[in-house]
Amino acid sequence: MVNKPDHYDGSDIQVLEGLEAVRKRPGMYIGSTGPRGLHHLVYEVVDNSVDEALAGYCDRIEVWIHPDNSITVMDNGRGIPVDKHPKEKIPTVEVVLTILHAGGKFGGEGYKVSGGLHGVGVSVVNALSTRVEVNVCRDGSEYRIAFDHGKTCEKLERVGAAKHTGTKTTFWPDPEIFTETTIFDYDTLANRFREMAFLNKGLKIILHDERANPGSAVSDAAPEPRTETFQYAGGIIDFVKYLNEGKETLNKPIYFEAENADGTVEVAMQWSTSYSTNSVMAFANNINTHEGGTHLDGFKQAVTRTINDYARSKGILKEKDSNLSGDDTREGLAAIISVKLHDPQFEGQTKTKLGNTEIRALVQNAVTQGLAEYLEENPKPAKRIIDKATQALKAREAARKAREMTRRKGVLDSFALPGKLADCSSKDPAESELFIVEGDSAGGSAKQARDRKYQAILPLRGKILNVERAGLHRSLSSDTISSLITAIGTNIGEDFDADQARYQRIVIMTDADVDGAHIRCLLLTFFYRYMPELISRGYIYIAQPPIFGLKKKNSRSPKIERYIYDEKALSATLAEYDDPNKFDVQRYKGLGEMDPEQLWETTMEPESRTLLQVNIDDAAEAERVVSELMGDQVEPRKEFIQKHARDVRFLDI
Ligand code: 0RA
Repeated sequence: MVNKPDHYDGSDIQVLEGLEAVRKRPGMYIGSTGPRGLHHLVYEVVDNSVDEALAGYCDRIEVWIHPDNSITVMDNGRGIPVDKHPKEKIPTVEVVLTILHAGGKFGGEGYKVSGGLHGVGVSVVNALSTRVEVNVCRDGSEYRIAFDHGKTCEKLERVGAAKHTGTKTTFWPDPEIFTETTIFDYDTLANRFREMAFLNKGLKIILHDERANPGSAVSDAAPEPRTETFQYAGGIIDFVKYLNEGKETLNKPIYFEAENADGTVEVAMQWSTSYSTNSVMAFANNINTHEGGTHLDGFKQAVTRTINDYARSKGILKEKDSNLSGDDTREGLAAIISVKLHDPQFEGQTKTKLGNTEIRALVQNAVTQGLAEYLEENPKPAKRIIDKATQALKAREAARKAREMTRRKGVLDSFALPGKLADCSSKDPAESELFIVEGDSAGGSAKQARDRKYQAILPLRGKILNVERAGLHRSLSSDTISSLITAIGTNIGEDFDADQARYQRIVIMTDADVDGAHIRCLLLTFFYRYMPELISRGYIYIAQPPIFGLKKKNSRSPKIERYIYDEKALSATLAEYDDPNKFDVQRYKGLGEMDPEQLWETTMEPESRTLLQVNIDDAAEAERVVSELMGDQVEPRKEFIQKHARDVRFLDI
């Protein structure tokens, strides 16, 4: 017998049709059924609790990743109402979980502002889960209701007394929907919750991972059950400090806020000696507006103008001098712009561009006033900031000259490909791959191993220049960097054109040791700084060479029975065999130790290899890790590399 509610009227039919639609086309509601969509389920539930926090009723959210791939989210808000819904005639909590779009936006006035990227509501989570359980504490009682594939299977009942109020939701994602994976990634959730805690000053978010072994394919840092608490009394001021960790800063974070009928804006900003111009992040209702929008435009205009006005009024910029460009004023700037508005309009390809025109003036005025006042009152940091921008202007002019010089000499010209490059014969970028290989000996193996029709090899000799510290001008005069740029074909800086990429797969292939990790970091920094669009287009990959090979003992044949890619897998594999002593374990210290056939079948052959695709979904984390590792300070870099020799934290498969 199917569990059917006894009250079966028009609204139930609507419920079933609604949730059926979600199951039929999940992508429409959560973007995808891959890992991103899976994690979106968690955000959807947590967003409801954050809404409760924004409304001022909740200051603590706790999240558990359970060993069976279920998630629990608990808050100390008012609790979802359990009384009979006037229109639907069932408990309100049941309405919230079963009717599409009901979300947190019903019930009286609703919330002033509301987060949630798609704002689809927790009923979508219900539709895409095999089971959902909700416990509500309010009015001195605890209630419980449960759902099976979106349908109510255990009606609301009172289960006991309760001293406090709040909502607890546990859901089990449906593996029939999330066919790729139902395993949650700790770092992905942790990064998101950290961001939410920064954006909502004082809000406490606690993340528990109860899994003994999440089995991350990326990291071999032994994962243990763990708990992390995100709470920032300084809000977005702490956010910019976090972005600037490990950097030499020029001023204390500047903070201002403003409000009008359209919404509120908060801004925190701090310059460092870094050359980065992509640490300005804009949020609307807690959503990272990766594609920018009106709030970011208003911010940029205000910063450029205010700095130029100040520099002129103090005579630092003379009448004959040209204005500092926007990029000049933002070099080394870390900033958070967080707006909260009643009716956010999200546009753009990924719906992460804010369209509300009215918010531009609010941000612009707040920043102009706040920054001008700061500069007037703090002449010393003001001078450092202006000097930095002036240097950026000079460097940009020098770099342009250097580029023109090299172009004249034909160095960055695609007709003069670097001599070390063993190019592929195909000229179709969509099917061409470039392997960037550490050292000449690995380069030699790779050249023999490759499929020369589609695969090109560029061996790099020794260490590549640290572009974070060197800056654009010096980087360009480095041999390694210029051969990289020429081989890829896109040029950089103002002349960058992603459509000119000669390969749509660019694979970093380094040894599985500390040096290899270092070179990989340097290359990633290079791409992040100068060709970020190649990352966002998904062109950048990391090869995964094995570190062990198992060979039959006493066998004359050199045949490797099995390749192993990390330490943990080695002991697991050996434990699999009844008599592990029958095998010799061979350790590959570098790619050069593998013969070309081995390198081909383990690392380069499209059919059998694993590639990690690099993404900058979490730009804050990427930027921070890169600068912490690559910036002026040596200690954090050493520590990080020692700890995570094979760990690539901001990467996804
Ligand atoms: C609408 C009204 C009220 C609470 C909520 C929604 C609410 C929803 C969620 C979802 C997760 N946690 C939540 N906490 C609260 C309360 C109305 C009232 O008590 O007057």
